[in-house]
Amino acid sequence: MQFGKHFIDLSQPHVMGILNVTPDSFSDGGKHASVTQALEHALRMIDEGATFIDVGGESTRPGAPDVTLQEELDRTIPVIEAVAKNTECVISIDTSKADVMREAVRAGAGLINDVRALQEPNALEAAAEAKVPVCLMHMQGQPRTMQDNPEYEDVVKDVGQFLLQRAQICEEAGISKDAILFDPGYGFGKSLDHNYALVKHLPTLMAMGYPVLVGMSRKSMIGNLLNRKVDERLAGSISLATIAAQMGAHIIRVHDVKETADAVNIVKMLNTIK
Ligand code: 8Y4
Repeated sequence: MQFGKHFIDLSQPHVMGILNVTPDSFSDGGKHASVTQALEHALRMIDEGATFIDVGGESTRPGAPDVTLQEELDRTIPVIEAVAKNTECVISIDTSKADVMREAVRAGAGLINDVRALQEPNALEAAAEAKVPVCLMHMQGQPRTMQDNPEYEDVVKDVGQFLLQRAQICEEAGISKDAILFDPGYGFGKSLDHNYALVKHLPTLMAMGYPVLVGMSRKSMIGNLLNRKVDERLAGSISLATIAAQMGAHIIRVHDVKETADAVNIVKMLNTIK
């Protein structure tokens, strides 16, 4: 699959490292210091085995404040420019805003990662004009309230239907079918049982013919099942990454790149054995 100037072979699983550029992620030594720290974190994740770096300037955690356009641009664009200049990774821009998509791709991003699946104003047009792939994620409700009482008749069917419908709308807007990825959106308007049903039935989603990205790293689906605080979820995160990779997921979005890359490399070894 082509991600801007980079071609990535998705016949084997890849690791995407999470690079948060919200103010709480960095010491307050000013703009230069925060960009330098973000670049260092990206360089470390690439050294540890990340193919993709997902740059996000908006917190979608329940209760997080809304971020203005200027704030999101100020946080993400200098970091994308620095990572693009100094590395050969694929930069993913985690945003729902059309103007951030345009500026990020101009700065060197090769993938648009939108948890709102291009439903915000002008996002479809911006993504189509950007000519880079888009990851369409499923979410029920809005970040502020999505975990209040998530309900589905059939979560696997609903998520699949939503993603296929968004893919069709993307294709009608001029986005190439071979530039679309699917993501079930773990933790976004889903109960524990909904999340694990979407793990068990990942093959159903993959059978729809689009590459699949999954993000389960450190999420509540691990914490609530195992009674683990956020900083105690590494074993659960690696377990789920391994299961997803073994089931054929193409991109695994994680905080802990080194440990996940080890797990993915074991899956890749097994994929070479007759
Ligand atoms: C601890 C740390 C607990 C982080 C929860 C979290 C996804 C995503 C997010 C995902 C795609 C998060 C931007 C939520 N999750 N993009 N983004 N797929 N494509 N929470 O699952 O990491 S943010």
